[in-house]
Amino acid sequence: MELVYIGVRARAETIRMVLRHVGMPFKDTVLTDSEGIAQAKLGAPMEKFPILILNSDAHEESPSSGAGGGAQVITLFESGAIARYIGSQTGLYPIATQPLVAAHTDGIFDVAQHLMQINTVVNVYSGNTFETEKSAVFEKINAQFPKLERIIQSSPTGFFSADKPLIGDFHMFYLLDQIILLETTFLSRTFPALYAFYKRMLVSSLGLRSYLVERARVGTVGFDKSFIRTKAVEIPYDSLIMEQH
Ligand SMILES: N[C@@H](CCC(=O)N[C@@H](CS)C(=O)NCC(=O)O)C(=O)O
Repeated sequence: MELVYIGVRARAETIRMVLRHVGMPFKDTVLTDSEGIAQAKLGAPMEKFPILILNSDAHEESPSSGAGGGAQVITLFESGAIARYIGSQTGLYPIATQPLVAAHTDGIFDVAQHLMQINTVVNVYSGNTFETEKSAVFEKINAQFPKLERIIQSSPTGFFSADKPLIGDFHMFYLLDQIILLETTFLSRTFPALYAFYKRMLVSSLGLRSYLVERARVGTVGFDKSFIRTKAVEIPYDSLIMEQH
């Protein structure tokens, strides 16, 4: 199984976190130059990334289109669809057995997905555009998060949809991680229940923790003048875990 994406965390990161959490081996292909991107687009049904390339012999049925040219390989596209597919195979999106739970975690996933404009703020913009776009995304966060804070506060398990993290929890974790990268204390000051959820995710998933310390560091991912390249400081995951204990 191969995940193909450009050299940012962004729309592949939740998928990587979920794969590491469930311990599913995968090849993490990062496209670093325009030639590599152009070449990879030939195998990307929508000419966008991420894509997930799977061998069809592992599957009973193949989609009729977007199968990468025949029976051998299936290429999945759209980050949400890829996350849901992996979740459906690993109990993190229990669509076959618990469709209501699956729909709930899908809702949480989509709330985070609708705030993915944060990715360009972190990975692309600099100067005045960075400041303007950052304000715009924080305006949306301030509108949405009081509701998410209430949802997580009323959860008896501390996760959004079940007694364990599902795909929506991982996507929400990714969004919160980007927010903390941009504004270190915003979450802990303003939305303490969501901050506690963020730390709970760190404590509860060994795969997630090992991925976070091994992944490409701040300063080496993102576009040249972007925030994550030039200004961001790595989040101190170890001390956050200590705080939680
Ligand atoms: N809605 C799609 C967005 C895909 C997308 O826009 N991918 C961008 C990177 S985030 C891309 O492939 N850019 C490279 C290009 O267009 O050349 C998803 O969530 O997968």
